[in-house]
Amino acid sequence: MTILPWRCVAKLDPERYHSDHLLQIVVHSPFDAIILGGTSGVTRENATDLALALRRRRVRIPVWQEISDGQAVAFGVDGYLVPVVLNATDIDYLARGHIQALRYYREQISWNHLLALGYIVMHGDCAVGQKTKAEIPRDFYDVLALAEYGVKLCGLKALYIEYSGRLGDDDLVARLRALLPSVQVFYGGGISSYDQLDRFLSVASTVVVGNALYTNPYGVFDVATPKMV
Ligand code: 1GP
Repeated sequence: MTILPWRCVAKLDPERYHSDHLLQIVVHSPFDAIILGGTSGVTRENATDLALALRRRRVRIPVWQEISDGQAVAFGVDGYLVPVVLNATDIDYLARGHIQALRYYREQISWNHLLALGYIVMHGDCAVGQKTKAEIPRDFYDVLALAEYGVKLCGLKALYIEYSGRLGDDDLVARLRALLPSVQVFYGGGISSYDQLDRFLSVASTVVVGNALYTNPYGVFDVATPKMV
């Protein structure tokens, strides 16, 4: 069962600069949703500013924030994704930060607009791997154990296979999804062309495009370019 009906998602980092041109491309490309998220430097102000900048450009798809800091929750978004980093060895990113946030914000939380993501960080050369001190899976069975811990023991409904900055293993994603067919499996990492997007769309429930939007915004959806004038 898919929890959020998104196949292809743009991830924008509130800490980065967004030109009008880039926002127009994102708003007019055939993404199903936009996630606002970054590992560091996200504040309530810059995330809210980015949400409002998208609204001003009449974005017609959902805009959700992926919360990386309980102090930096944006206004003006449609919902919130909450990463639970299953292979974090820093307990703050597995549980402690979430519990502290619930202690202070529980009465303000709209549970119908919130989805917890069981993150599995797949390599250590990325900000999220370093920040959370992630213990990197050695093989598919490490990934499966993390996924089953999240899904079967903790009841998570969505997983995020995070290869940030690096193109991942589509066969691993396919094997995982085949064993956990009721889970929404997000894939993110290194997508910079339509062919790569297409390949991962065939194995993941939802594919996230991040950095390529900043470096080569027409690369992924070159087919959409004519619509963007
Ligand atoms: C990062 O998974 C996303 O959290 C997207 O990764 O920036 O490598 O596309 P890229």
